[in-house]
Amino acid sequence: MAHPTSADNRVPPGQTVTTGFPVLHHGSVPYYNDMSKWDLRIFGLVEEEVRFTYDEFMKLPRAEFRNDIHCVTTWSKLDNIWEGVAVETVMQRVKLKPEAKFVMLHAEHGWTTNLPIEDFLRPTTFFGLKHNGEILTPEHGYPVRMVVPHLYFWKSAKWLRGIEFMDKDKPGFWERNGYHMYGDPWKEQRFDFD
Ligand SMILES: Nc1nc2c(c(=O)[nH]1)N[C@H]1C(S)=C(S)[C@@H](COP(=O)(O)O)O[C@H]1N2
Ligand SMILES: [Mo]
Repeated sequence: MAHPTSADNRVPPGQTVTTGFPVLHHGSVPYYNDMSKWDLRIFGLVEEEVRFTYDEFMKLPRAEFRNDIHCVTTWSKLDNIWEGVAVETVMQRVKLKPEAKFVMLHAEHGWTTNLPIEDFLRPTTFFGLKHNGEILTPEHGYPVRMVVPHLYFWKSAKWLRGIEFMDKDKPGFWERNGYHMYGDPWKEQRFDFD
């Protein structure tokens, strides 16, 4: 019998469950040998820019998150357990300007992805540090990746380095290349061709 918590109701249309953890990205994996050069910058429509060093970010209080993730290439991975930092924890340090309505996530090598500020501020969105008990591998976004589980997984920027607040929506890397500006897996917002 179907039950509200059965996998059926957790897998969006057009998706297939995988037990693996595929690696997908554009460009090369960054390997760090000196974390003293790493930082996470918060800029754009903020009263004052905020910068976390690696040591500062690693000392932030962490929480456990459980979720399902849905990649636009049609795999879904259920029951992920993460350790990470809540968006709220980071935002305690940030004073937003009232015009801030959208967010651009900036990753290594200039890779970007955009989302509305409400989606960034959702309590289910977080900065991921560990997946299923293990520190993120370089391929999966070490040291910090965004995790935005309610949108297709391309919004979950690996190798996060910057958070930019904007007044208007702007396309990130894949969004400029035809992916949907929002990317709701339950509405199959995969591509946005004119
Ligand atoms: N920095 C960066 N983050 C990225 C990408 C990328 O190319 N660069 N690809 C996105 C895409 S398309 C997907 S499906 C997921 C894949 O994450 P995974 O390799 O951990 O499964 O990362 C997302 N985050
Ligand atoms: Mo993807």
